[in-house]
Amino acid sequence: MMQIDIISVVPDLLQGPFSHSILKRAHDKGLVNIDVHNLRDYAYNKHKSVDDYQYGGGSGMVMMIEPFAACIESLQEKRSYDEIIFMTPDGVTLNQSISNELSLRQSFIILCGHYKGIDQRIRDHFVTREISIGDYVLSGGELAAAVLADSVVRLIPGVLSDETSALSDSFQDGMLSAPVYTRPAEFRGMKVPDILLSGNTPEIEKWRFEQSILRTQERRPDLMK
Ligand code: 6GU
Repeated sequence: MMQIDIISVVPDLLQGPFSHSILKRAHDKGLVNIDVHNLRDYAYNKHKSVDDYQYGGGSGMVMMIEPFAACIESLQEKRSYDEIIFMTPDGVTLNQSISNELSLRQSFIILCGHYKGIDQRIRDHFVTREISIGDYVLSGGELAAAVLADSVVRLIPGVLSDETSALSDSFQDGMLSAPVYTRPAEFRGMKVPDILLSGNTPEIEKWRFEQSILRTQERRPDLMK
């Protein structure tokens, strides 16, 4: 079973995403366990601080090394981890191939930052990989951690059934998916393409492949090799 430990100062933000749908099913099937840890529980001084002013001056608080070190090391007493990932806008941009790679790991820790950033020594000493989810700024790493965990967990073998197979996902083969339709065959004059009602499986596959290429060329020419 895959073990994911997430360290955050706002653990409540991470309660929702993992208790529904596919992620919940993955947990119920015993394929993944996700534990969220409150960084403040590892604060060491009487004020329970997890952040402090930055050396050299400048606005914005920096997250301190001691609480992260204490939390990470207490987790490492129970097991060794394949990766310690720091969610940060200056990390490598997440893509499907990173998610595929991480879905083969046994265990990892995800660190969520806040404020101005975290003490560089945490990154130098503990972190094995830094990941961003795109070129925009979020208030903290939590939503990004949820995005990462979702994209990885759904790829664990056995999580998806046939009808939710990852094989036909957009991006899995470097292309966007073809459009999909369900009943009714006609709504306010808008018709489902005839080919999909034809029952001709090879022709349908061909149509989907063509649509997939057209969509990718039109919307994401950067993905076309
Ligand atoms: Cl991982 N963290 C934050 N705070 N903002 C982001 C991000 C991560 N990825 C994109 N924007």
